[in-house]
Amino acid sequence: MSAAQEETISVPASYGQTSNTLAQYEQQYTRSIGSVAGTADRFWIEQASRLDWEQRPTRGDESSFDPVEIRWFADGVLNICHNAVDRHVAAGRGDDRAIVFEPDDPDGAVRRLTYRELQAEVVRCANTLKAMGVGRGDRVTIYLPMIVEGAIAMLACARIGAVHSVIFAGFSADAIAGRIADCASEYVICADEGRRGGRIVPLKANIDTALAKLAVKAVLVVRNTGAPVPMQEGRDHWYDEASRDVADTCPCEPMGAEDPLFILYTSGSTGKPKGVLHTTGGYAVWAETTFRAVFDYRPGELFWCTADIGWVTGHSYIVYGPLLAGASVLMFEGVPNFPDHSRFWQVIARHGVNIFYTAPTAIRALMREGTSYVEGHDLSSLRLLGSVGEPINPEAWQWYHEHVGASRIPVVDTWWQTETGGIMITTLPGAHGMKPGSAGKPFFGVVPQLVDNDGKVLDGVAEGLLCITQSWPGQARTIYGDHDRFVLTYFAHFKGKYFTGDGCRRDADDYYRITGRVDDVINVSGHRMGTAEVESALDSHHDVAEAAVVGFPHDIKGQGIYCFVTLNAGIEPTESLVAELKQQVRAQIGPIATPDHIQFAPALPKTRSGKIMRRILRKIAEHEFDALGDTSTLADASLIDGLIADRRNAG
Ligand code: 6R9
Repeated sequence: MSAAQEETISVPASYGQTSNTLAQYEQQYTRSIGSVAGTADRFWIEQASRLDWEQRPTRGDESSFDPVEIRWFADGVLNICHNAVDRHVAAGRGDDRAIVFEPDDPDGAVRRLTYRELQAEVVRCANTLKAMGVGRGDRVTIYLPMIVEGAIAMLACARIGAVHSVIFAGFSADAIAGRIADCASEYVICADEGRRGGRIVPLKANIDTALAKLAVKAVLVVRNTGAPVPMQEGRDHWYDEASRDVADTCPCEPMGAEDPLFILYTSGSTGKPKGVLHTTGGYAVWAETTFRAVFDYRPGELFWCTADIGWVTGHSYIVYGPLLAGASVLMFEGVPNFPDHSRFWQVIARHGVNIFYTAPTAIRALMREGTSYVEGHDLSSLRLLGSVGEPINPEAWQWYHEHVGASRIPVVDTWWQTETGGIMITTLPGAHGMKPGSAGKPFFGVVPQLVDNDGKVLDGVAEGLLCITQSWPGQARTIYGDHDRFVLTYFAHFKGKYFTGDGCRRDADDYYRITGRVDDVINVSGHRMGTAEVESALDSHHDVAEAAVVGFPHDIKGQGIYCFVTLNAGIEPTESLVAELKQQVRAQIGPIATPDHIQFAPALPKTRSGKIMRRILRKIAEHEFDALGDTSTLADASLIDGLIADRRNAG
């Protein structure tokens, strides 16, 4: 890292009006982590008091990391939908813009919903769900494209106390089936079809395939493209028909702060995705507080987060965070490069977006196309830029800052995870200068710690494994139906600490720079992918004896998927087999998991005890042939030269 990249770039003094001067940050941070006994609970109960509670919480943090039990605001009662929607209408903000919808096709219809209109739609959806039999605690699977109904369906579930499980519309039928079965969800909301980048996604057909071997009580189908799709008598209902005659009021179910709000599946080190569970009160406070402070949101502004509601970023910063704060949010159905690479900038100019939050992979892809697509679009409405999902390389950061931000707009690089519920490490505009490539400082309530492999705490300037030592309100409570796995995944490596799975460097100014995952999770275009998931998809092919999957640096995607595959005896490696294996992975997981490279290997490097040495395979995939490290424990070291030669040939 060169000195120039470590330089701090200051933020104009006009930022941080909400509460983010450096002195305020430091004072609030100290209170928020409870350096002085009792202050943390008072701090967080104050934050919580911006929301409406049917019963105000008097208790704050009652969490423990050993044994593992996470609990916040336990005696509070509230409804998050009331807070995100009805509260604003009741306060006279019903005519404020809630959601602006920009379609995939630039010539399609823009849809605008005020908070009052959003309330009516949410009530309609909630009553329709009730009429189908959905009740408090029931799991509802939502498989929708990026249309307004996605946000409406989530809020409608929350309104009636049902637990939503949103599945990214890019996942395949197999992936859907696994997720529906895991949480025993008996209700599904989908659309006939989705649109993305000019292409059609057959959502209802995927649901039908997923449900071939699963019984659910009802499927609610949103008419989106209007395509004819088969409807199963008694099970499937068109949303427009089912919702026609429902009542126009629906009370918000009073929920305990620790009642479940949603499940969101995410990849881990093992083959089976984990159903990360978030509860109501702590998540609401975290989403609202982080949104306000990090994006320095001011009334009337338009906020755009380009994530999909199928990921946690969409949950927290398209739906809950902005709406809880009464903000106006843009929802975009499309992709950055359709119809051409200026799509993002067109949308910003068209709607006067003030705050723009996207992923490094999108920035890199657009950067590659040159600046001509950015130039000529009026981006003067922009006031703040954000990045999320993966480490942003300083070059991409600079490009974003210079060409999108006219070198004057601050960039917040926000590090967080599905499990953290919301932003954890970032600079706050107004309080902190920026360092390209560094996420920055811990948010209120977050106490990061770096440790080495043996758990020894590293102080000062250091590089190590990132842990968080005490709970924060937005923390995931468990893995649905498997608390042991929750404990084992996050709290067993280093007792009494939450282990993030990320590597991290802390510099002399106490800025944190995330270096990437240190476990068997790779980050492809900001999407988390368990290498074990891809391996099990490959292993299930009848010609495959064994597969090992690793990440490798990819210019656009951050990391690409590299597969070493050993075939069964007598099977010839062919181009068509490569295509078949790629297709197998797409079918079992989804297009985002498509392998970039498949390298056939006569055998995989293993230790004498039979463990695949992924560390070595990773180095080979990365072209780091001189850095293989200790190979003395290999059972058959002669294998390596052949693997390297084949890797060289693959380019
Ligand atoms: C919000 C989200 C989490 C993983 C996380 C880390 C990576 C996210 C980052 C970042 C560096 C950032 N990550 N934001 N790495 N800088 N600003 O992405 O959640 O899908 O659960 O992924 O993404 O590796 O552990 P999720």
